[in-house]
Amino acid sequence: MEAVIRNFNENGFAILRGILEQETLDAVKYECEALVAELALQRCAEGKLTDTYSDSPFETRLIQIYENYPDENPTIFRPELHRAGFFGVFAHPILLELAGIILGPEIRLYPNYSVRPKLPANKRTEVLWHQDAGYTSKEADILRMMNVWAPLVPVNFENGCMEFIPQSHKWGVVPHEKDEYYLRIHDDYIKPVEGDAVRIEIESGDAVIFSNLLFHRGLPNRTEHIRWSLDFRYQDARQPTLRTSQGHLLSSQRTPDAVVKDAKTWAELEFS
Ligand SMILES: O=C(O)CCC(=O)C(=O)O
Repeated sequence: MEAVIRNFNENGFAILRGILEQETLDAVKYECEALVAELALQRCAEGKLTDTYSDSPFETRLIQIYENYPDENPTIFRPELHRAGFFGVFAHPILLELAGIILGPEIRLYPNYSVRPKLPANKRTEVLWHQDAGYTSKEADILRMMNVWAPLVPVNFENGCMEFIPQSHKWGVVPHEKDEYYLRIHDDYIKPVEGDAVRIEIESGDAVIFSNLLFHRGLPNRTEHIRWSLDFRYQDARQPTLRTSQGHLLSSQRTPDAVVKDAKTWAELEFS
């Protein structure tokens, strides 16, 4: 724990090897597969698909069901994540313990928890250099957050792993510009440090925690399969979210009754 917290504070991130149990991962994957199966049925009902590709692997099925309409292929799932199988990862005891040390006793799941199917050779899934705080507002450097990123497949340079600039979380919120699909850090701030980038090549079951101020990006996927991953953030719940939505409380001494305590309750709630 101590080394993890030290890395998080000093470098802006820490890799947690093998932190997610097989059961937790299976539950998440089960829900992702169910989501894809529902989309396949929906596409058939809309007359956009004749074969649901029910025997296709997790790593390709989502591409196949949008084969004739690649622009309609979803690149992120958020409201869809209120399903029982996601609770185990969002409320993972070790992640919450770390969040407790870093953020204090009041912890919310910030309202942008996501599953990303990073599609092969698709600009819509190539996330450019940014700070999460760059997407919120200039005041976002006050937000006390612990970001979590966890892959559902092994990730590497080829299929689009994350890249981080160590220690960049110490530089405050820097200017971002709008590119085609994403914001990106202004060249004046990223070019001088881009050579320091480290690749986060990790396995399913691993996770990386990082600061919401860290410069990071998701590389393009140069393979034929989908790079499935989860990303979510814990925030000190005593602070405002600086968004219209409030997220969900996962730990609290002040209002323990308001904490989401189990998978069934999680599945009954909505994205907010
Ligand atoms: O998954 C990716 O490629 C990018 C994700 C990201 O930028 C984030 O979690 O903040």
